[in-house]
Amino acid sequence: MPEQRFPDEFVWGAATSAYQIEGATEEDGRGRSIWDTFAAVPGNVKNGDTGAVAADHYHRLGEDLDLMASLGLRGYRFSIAWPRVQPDGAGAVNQAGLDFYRRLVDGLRERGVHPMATLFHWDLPQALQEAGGWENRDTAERFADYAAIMFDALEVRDWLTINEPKTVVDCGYRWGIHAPGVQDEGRAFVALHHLLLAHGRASRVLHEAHPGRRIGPALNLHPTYAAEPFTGADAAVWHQDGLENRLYLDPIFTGAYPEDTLAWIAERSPMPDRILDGDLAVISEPIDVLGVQYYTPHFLDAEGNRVHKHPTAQLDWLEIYPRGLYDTLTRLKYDYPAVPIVITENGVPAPDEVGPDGGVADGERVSFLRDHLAAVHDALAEGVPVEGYYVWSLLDNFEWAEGYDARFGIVHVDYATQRRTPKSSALWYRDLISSGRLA
Ligand code: GBH
Repeated sequence: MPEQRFPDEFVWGAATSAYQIEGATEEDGRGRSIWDTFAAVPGNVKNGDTGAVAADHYHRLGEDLDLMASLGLRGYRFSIAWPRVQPDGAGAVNQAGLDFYRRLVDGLRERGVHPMATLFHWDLPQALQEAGGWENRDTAERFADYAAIMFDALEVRDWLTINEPKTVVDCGYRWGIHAPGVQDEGRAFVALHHLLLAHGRASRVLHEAHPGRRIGPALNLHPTYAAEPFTGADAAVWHQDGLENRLYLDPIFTGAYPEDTLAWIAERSPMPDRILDGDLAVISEPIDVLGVQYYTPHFLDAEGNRVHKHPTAQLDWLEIYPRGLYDTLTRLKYDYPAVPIVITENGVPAPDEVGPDGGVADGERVSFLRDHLAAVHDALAEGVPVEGYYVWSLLDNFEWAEGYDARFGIVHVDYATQRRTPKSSALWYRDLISSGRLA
């Protein structure tokens, strides 16, 4: 195989999110979030786990910054806990919350690590949920206010608005397996419109107040395929592509919801009536960067049911298919206007084996990352403007409804002692960063 060399300026990063690693949910004036509420209900999260302590990152900031530096990371993607900054989601700012993220950003800069800040990774202030959450249009305005506070507070060039609006819509509102635990398609797509509105409003605020900075959404994209050719699955595949991908990409890039998907939504949701004049102009505020999160494809049988064609990871929703990342990236190039792309998440849960020497072997993760990065390299060769790659995740963490059993980190966390141990994947990644090429 020819040498797979990445550009010198390629940003090699790792990603986390606030509720999944910080802990300290009741400290320094942090308000309650919908994930505190959701996780407190027995049965919602495996083993009754919550984010109350998590990886205790809030108290171990210095150590974690040094860890990033020791791996040679060039980029770090983190999220800001809205309820740390505005405990009630509106009005008064909690200075201690701002200070934490200022220390984080300063610490990254001192170590030469590029910060990428996500404004919303699912931990909505509980007070806003009580006022209707994302079903309430006003939440998009509250989000724009919060975004303005953060843009002024942090010296950060690159911003992401909403992490995976699709997961909020599907898991949070259609299936009820994530906070706020709603199971109602009608309400789900109303929430979707307001999430996209929030994205657009915040993007405009940044452009007006801080020209030269960049902003975009972080979308989880799932390429859809017929499991077998000539089975008549094509219509089902296109419909699924609408729900997985076009429903998010089209309004942001073209200023229109995909007609077929919108017609399907109209049969089950009042959402189309909630689209007011001018909304799509806000939603299609030009983006400066597109965050792409890739985990798994969807293969469909003739009836449109999802089937697995390839081995799955420890969590069975994750069918391992690196080619799907190449297909996703090239599809963006051919179907949508060109913008710089950053892979803001890609990763896999893998069993760890702790060796006699205390080392943590995660060979499955090394193979997964190598194969997906080869797909990124192929996409670069095809002219797709991929600027960087952030592995999910830096640390083992609170995997939402799966709790702490599923470990996505390249660094092992022993939750009893909070000891961090780089796994073999972290050491492999460190070497890749320093050589800039896949061996
Ligand atoms: C991302 O979600 C998140 O951004 C991140 O916080 C998370 O830790 C990471 O990926 C790993 O999961 O009922 O089939 O939908 C990825 C989207 C949504 C995929 C929840 C798994 C649950 C199983 N995830 N979904 S399913």
